[in-house]
Amino acid sequence: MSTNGATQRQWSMAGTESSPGSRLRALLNGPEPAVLMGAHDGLSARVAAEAGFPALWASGLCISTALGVRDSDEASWTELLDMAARVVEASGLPVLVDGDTGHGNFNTARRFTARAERIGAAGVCLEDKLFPKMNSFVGDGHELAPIGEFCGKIAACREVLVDPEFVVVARIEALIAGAGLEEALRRAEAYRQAGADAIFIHSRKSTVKEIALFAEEWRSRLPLVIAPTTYHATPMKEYVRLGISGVIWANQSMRASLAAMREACRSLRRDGPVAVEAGIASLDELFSLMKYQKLAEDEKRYGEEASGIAGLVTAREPRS
Ligand code: SPV
Ligand code: MG
Repeated sequence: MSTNGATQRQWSMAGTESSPGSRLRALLNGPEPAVLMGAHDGLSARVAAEAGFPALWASGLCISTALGVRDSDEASWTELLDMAARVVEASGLPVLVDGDTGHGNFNTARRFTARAERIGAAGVCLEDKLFPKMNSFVGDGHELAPIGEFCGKIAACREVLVDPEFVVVARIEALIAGAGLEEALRRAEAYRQAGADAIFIHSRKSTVKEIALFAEEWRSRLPLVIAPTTYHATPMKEYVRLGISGVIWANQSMRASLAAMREACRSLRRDGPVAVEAGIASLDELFSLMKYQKLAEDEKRYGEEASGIAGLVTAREPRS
């Protein structure tokens, strides 16, 4: 039986109303793993939506990068959520917001979560490290939060939600910290009991092996989400076999834009504007993505000239 089949029964499905949370749940319960594309601002959100991704990941690493700071709690949580709000608004898609450690204790975590729900996100993902955290791919000093403390954070976040369908994902950093498979499983079970809706098991190995071992032991107790940044060469059918519910392409869009901006800046400085023109988006492409044409149509519909109302209105009520 697939994970998605198993989890379908565990989760109450959305009724006729489809909140962002229920849309994300439906995707995670689908027959294939849901693919969440990383986004870091309104533009990257629109580009991902245009490419057809069904859901987005508001990446802490990429939003921090877009803000010009490091993914080590250098941006404040309100700065991160302001950008996540742009991602939500620009895409219209269900967005899972990277909540890092919850930016402190249970209280900051639940305030962050409540605000994430208010900006229209579909869920938050909290990771079991200590504040201030460091990006999981940097260095070896990844200290794990005590299990009880992190369970308290999850429970506190669940309790502030207005929409019970809003998704709270618990992210396990035990494999990143080198604490081993048993510790990762122990934590996942504790977070499940504390009220998490899904488990994000993170790995920075170049193969899927440790994720596979985890998934085989976990046996679909809750949906599993992964971010195969380093083991990206794994075929999707392996994730299907392992019963993975969500695959996050966390940072490819940001890395693509970094490479493209760098190339354009260097080439323009070195060789002049003619050299770059063929390789960059045209203004027409930009205007089309941002729907400038629709604005012109709306101007015809709602603009002063169009309404025609002013000319018809007299100062007094017409006499009958
Ligand atoms: C992020 O995108 O900010 C993440 C995923 O947390 S990773 O950078 O892969 O840890
Ligand atoms: Mg992050």
